[in-house]
Amino acid sequence: MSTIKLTYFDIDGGRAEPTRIALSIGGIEFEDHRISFSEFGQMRAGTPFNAVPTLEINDGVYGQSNAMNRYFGKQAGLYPVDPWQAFLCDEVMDAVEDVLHFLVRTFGMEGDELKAAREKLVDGAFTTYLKTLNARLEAAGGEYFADGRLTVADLKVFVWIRALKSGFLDYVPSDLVDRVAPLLAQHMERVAANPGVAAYYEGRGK
Ligand SMILES: N[C@@H](CCC(=O)N[C@@H](CS)C(=O)NCC(=O)O)C(=O)O
Repeated sequence: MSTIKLTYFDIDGGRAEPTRIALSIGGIEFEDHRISFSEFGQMRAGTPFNAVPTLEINDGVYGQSNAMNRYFGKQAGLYPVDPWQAFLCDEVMDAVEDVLHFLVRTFGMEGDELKAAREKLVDGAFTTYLKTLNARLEAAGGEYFADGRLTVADLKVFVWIRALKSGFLDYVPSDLVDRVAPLLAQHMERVAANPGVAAYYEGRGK
């Protein structure tokens, strides 16, 4: 088996976090290479898509977090075999990926510009995506997004919802999820309590 090196910012969240959790649940050994923002500045141009996370495996360097989620999700028993359930899992992961792009565009902003951009997001894309994901979860039975069990879709949503509820994102009310998408708030608690997820964070000392 080739060695696995996953490179991302030194935060317990963001785009690499679902992959880290999936690798941990699958008992798949990997190098959790955590970098600072200034280190990213130095390595950015050398990455496949000028972005992180990157995955070094099989003598190559690769990007795209959802591809990583699928690849390791399959190995960790966190990705549906059934094509329709896999579609439901993918739709959710790609939706979160969309919304992360909207959010990241606001990261360089300050003051009134940041306030206006975040308020527009909260009333617009965030509300739309939260409501639709809440409806998807309800349609799937209310507990998990696909296959009636934990999949990488649940991990992807969990990480985003935890960020929204953290209060760390200026002008994003920490009760937004509870008001707009209550099932997603419950889902976050459910995923956090999953023994594999809890073990990962215990291992991180969280
Ligand atoms: N679709 C890509 C997006 C990757 C991405 O935009 N990553 C951000 C960090 S979370 C980044 O490296 N941005 C740097 C830049 O755009 O300069 C993925 O899912 O991996």
